[in-house]
Amino acid sequence: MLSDFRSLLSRNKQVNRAEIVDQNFSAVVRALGAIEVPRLGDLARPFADSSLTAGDLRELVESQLISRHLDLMARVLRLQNKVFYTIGSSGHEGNAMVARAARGTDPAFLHYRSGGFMAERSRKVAGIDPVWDSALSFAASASDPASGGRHKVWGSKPLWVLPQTSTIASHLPKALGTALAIEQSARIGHTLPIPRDSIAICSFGDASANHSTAQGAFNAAQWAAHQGLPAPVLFVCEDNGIGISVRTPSNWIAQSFSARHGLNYFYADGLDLVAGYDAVRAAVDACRSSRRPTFLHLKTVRLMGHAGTDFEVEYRALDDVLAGEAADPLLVSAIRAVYAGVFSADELLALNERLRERCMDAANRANELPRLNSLEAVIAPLAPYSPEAVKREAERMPTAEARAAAFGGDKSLPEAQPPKHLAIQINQALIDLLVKYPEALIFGEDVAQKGGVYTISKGLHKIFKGARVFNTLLDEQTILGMAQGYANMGMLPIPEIQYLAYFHNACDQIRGEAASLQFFSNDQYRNPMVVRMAGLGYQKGFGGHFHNDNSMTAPRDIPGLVVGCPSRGDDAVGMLRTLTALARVDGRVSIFLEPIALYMSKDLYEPGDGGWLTRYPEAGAAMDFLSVRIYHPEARSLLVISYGNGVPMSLKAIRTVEATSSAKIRLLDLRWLQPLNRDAIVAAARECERILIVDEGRFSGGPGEAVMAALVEGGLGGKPIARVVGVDCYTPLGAAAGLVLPGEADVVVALKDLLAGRAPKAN
Ligand SMILES: Cc1ncc(C[n+]2csc(CCOP(=O)(O)OP(=O)(O)O)c2C)c(N)n1
Ligand SMILES: [Mg+2]
Repeated sequence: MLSDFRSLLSRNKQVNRAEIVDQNFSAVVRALGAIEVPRLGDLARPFADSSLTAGDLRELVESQLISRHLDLMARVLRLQNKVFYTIGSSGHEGNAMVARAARGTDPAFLHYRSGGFMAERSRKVAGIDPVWDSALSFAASASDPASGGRHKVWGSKPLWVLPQTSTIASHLPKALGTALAIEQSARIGHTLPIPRDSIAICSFGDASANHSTAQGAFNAAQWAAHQGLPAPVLFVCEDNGIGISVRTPSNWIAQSFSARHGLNYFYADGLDLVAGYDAVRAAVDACRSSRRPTFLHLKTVRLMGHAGTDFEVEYRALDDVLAGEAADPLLVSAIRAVYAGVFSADELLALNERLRERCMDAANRANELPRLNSLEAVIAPLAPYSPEAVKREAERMPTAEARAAAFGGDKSLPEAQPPKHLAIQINQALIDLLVKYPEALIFGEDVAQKGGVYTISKGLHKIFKGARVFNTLLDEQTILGMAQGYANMGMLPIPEIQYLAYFHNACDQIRGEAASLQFFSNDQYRNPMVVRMAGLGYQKGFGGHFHNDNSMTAPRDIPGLVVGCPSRGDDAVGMLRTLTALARVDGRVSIFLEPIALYMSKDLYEPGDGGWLTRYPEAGAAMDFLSVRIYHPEARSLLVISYGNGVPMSLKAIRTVEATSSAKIRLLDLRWLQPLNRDAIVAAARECERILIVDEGRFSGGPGEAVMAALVEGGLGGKPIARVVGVDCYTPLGAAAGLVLPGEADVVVALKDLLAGRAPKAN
């Protein structure tokens, strides 16, 4: 047979490997036609050294063939523009064994070569047709049950397959987080949506196993296991020996993973159902019973190139390609099934043709159905918002008794206290939220006993104990992955990222993963969370760029994400109530950006004036989502638009300027940086003669750019508008920081210039 392939290839370099693979199967099954074996009943165990029954084998082979024909269909119909995705599962169909060995309620986060897994898992829930569901997904049909036509993802609500994005390895942290959440639920008395002894499954390729995100998840799982913390996650590495065009060094996966502390390693032959099935079952069962992180090394082969557009003969030796095709797991399955009397060759050939037709027919029918054809439809699940319900939820308070117990008596309730500064009020708001939401968790680096580096969560660990307020290992990707896992299991995570600067090295866990889940699952899955981050500049004590990072560009650019930034304590409390309500009601993901330099600010104009202390909002008082705060609403000479540190800074500058002029200056505190309340900005600006944006962020990408756009697009471009903004530079240590960050004096000068009709000096 090999020589036939060779001659075929020499005739045509571009020979279609999918056709060859397809023909191989029929040829092998036809060749098996001469074999006469008595037919076995489903319960028979045809193989002495395997627990696989004839029934297991029959269904697994069918699942494998469904997967194969979905691939073949995609190759054909892509050319006709009927489907839009050709990364296939061919050679990986052995992953159907993982689905068979696991339960339909074990949450799964899958590799893109999971056609076999999906077909097999579909058997676990009545009424699911994997061919039709996949056809809708391949066709990007609006009725695609996974993503509503937004992406070709392996995902299903009834099958507990949470949709994955194309970013390899990015799903491992949340798979681990889900495993930890399954265990955490019992500790906090939370009812899980799935059985208590579930495991979290995630699969990925051999090249992806090297990604730092994957390595971080392995390490975090091992870190948990090392301390005896249960973490029932099954890492399935589908090892086909190559990643696009780069070979994985021989034996790399086995050598690298077989002896890791805290990680149980299993190997299974994914090319042969008979040889592999018991090993796969052993891995799944061990993970479930031991509750320990388990690594299943599943041998696979990649057939038909990386994707439909990939001519692998251009970078891969022909012998390699041919050897892969000879190891096709479906050939092995056919031989096993026919020899065991599970199918006759004729039955298998007929099944093969039936499935071919079924896949083609389904795809052609799916192509007739409507696709997403309006922006409204595309965007619908991205950022759901139910204003009334959110307001009601934000106003809902825990019982007075529960609050009194947490705060240490009625007299200690925060609203009974004199005005306080930001740090205390965030702390008290968090106590209130932990009382209100028994499923809420606070976690991050140093947040427990120490209460975080700024002691914002101090005391919470004592009140709510370690199951609800706990330290994590030092890895922001893991922290945000854990948050997604807890949210997947119905909890309300409030993770802390120690500094805004360190969000950036884990940004994809929000950008690519958490914030995209509602979109790519057509709002069937939600992972609500409120991520607290300390950030922004002007710190007196702890200097330098990384503790004064003022870049909000990355979070502001994440579709659907909410970013709130309070400048004072009462606003922080209201905002946290609203953000948690948004999370609970609409599943939203948000960042609560805490200005470090204002944590302890007590005074506004003079030392001792207590001008930046605020009263804790009354129980039941909520802040409307996106509402701004206006200072000096009657003033009309000039409008300052700012947020965070810029608010008290501008108030001081305004007082200085007003002292020597008749101008009356209004100030608008944005409070919400994403989305911006463009209407409120424009309305206030309409009433004032000139506008100054005070943006502590950077010249390029700071929120001020978006405010400027809102003003111009709101028809206010004709008014004098200027910006006081940070420089495109990292923040230096010590007093030199003032050269980069805007200061009060800069605001005074800009205000005077604007009032005098001079163009303020640009940065
Ligand atoms: C973070 C990231 N980097 C790069 C890519 C582009 N990419 C897609 S698949 C792939 C190779 C993955 O190989 P492997 O993990 O072995 O899986 P296989 O395709 O072989 O099953 C690459 C580099 C990506 N999707 N995500
Ligand atoms: Mg690979």
